[in-house]
Amino acid sequence: MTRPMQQIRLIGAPTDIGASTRGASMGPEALRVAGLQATLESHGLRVLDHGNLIGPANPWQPPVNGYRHLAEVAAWNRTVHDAVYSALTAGEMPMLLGGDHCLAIGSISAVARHCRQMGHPLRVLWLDAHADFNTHALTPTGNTHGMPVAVLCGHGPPELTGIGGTCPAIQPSAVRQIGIRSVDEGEKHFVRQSGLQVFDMRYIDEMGMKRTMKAALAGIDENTHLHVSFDVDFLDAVIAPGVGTAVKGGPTYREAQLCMEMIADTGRMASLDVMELNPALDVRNGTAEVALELVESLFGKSTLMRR
Ligand code: EXY
Ligand code: MN
Ligand code: MN
Ligand code: MN
Repeated sequence: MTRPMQQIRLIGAPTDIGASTRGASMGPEALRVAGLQATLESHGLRVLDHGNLIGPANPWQPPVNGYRHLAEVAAWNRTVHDAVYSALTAGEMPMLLGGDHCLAIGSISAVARHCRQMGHPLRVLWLDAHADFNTHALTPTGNTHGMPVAVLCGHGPPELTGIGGTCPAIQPSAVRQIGIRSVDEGEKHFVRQSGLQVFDMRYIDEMGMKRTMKAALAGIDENTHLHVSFDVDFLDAVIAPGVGTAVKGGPTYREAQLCMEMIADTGRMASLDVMELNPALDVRNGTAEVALELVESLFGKSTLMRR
């Protein structure tokens, strides 16, 4: 790493409140055990671990009106919002360690608020097997980790859509979804209707990861705040079994590395979520280790070999 680097602030959010498979609550610790801080520091990055946020326990209840645990989901997301916003205000780069992906509501609401204040255009890269664009009316499960993109675009209950102070927090035009291969029927129509730009696995198969990332990163400039929301189930289930909703047919190890390397090349990544890691389903913490290797590339590890 040759550029002067912003301090990275690790924020653990140990909950699986938005999922129906338990275990993502152990994700932050699995990343720490894999050596997250020391590994990033070994590349010359400055990293401060702020420890774990605290929030309500998982009451393990069925959905009510299309939402499971809405009050607890809102409480966790308010806490995540405040932590991410405070990192950005301090001039640090927040890295949210999930936790399930519903927490991206709080994280990206904070990023969007920061961007409005600074006058920075925002680009969100949503790396995921899933579109996460369900609503209470469309969801087959009531799990809010299947809803964060819709909520951020203003479709959801006010206790979630209003967390960053402005609803909608973001426009669909700010989002690029990459790696998508599991979308529910009603959700699919809503994605199309909303005009989200989706680079699904069919697109990646046909165009390759290089052209996919060129298209997904097109139009960003030196003012752009690039937020990466990395759902670990983005990866093919063969290399990343330790997630609650694994889907086969995802990017290979090398495709995922290229994706991360091309993001690093922009030099614009300013905030990051690493979500859905589930150690209860993992084998010898291998998925955490793969996730960490990809995070290293997001911070430019492989550019060293090109100089
Ligand atoms: N679409 C399904 C649902 O809404 O329940 C599955 C969502 C899984 C979401 C994971 C985290 O990305
Ligand atoms: Mn997701
Ligand atoms: Mn997913
Ligand atoms: Mn910024």
